[in-house]
Amino acid sequence: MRIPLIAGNWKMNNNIHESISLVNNLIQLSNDFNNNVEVLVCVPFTALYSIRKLLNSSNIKLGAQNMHYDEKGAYTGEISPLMLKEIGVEYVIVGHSERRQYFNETDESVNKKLKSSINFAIKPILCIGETLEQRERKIEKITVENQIINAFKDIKAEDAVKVVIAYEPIWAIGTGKTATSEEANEMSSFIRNVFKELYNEELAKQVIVLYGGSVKGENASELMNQTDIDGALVGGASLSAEEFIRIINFNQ
Ligand code: G2H
Repeated sequence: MRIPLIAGNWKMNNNIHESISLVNNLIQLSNDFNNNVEVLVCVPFTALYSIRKLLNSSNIKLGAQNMHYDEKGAYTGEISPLMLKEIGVEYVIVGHSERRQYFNETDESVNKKLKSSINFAIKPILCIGETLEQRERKIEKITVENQIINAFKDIKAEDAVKVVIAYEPIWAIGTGKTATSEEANEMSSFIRNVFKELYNEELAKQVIVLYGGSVKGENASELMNQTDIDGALVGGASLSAEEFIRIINFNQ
């Protein structure tokens, strides 16, 4: 049974005060949460510690938006998996397209981060997805397939199943353009096929596949009710407690 996951990715938004206020709003409204959905907020590093303390009395999970793959060392400005573990972070986003685009994240570093997060028992959310140009050239599937093959290099099936996949077509991120539910579902089912080829059918059925890219209250239900989509990675709309809860309660 795949439990749906609704994950907020706040990106570089909210100072500590704003983060506390948003999470307090979410906690207050959490009695109305859809019971069968796991809820996660991936907050900026600076807010992780304060938010961890707030979330201890709730069912909402805590995630980071990135991490380094080594546990410590001379990497000025980086945050290690051990540092995230110390705070009690449960999830980490790996290879978000904004990191690939602006911070030189490569398939190789994504693979290292994936292995490291598994090693430190922090659940990775691996982001994959094609650009508009790749979709127009009809190479979106091979692009996504290669991203998966490279990200999972030397990762065994028993570890691969712990990874959450977020399919985020780059042309739909923060643009207001959402992939149609059919497009998103077709790619999600293709992603399962890649896992079947790479590992086995059982794993392909078990892996959690999220959709990301301009998800909001009004389109959540249609996307989430597709056969191969198990939840959402939500950017802009996760910055409002009311809108985020509309997405969490997509089936009400
Ligand atoms: C895609 C998504 C969250 P948004 O980046 O990962 O952001 O919902 O703002 O398109």
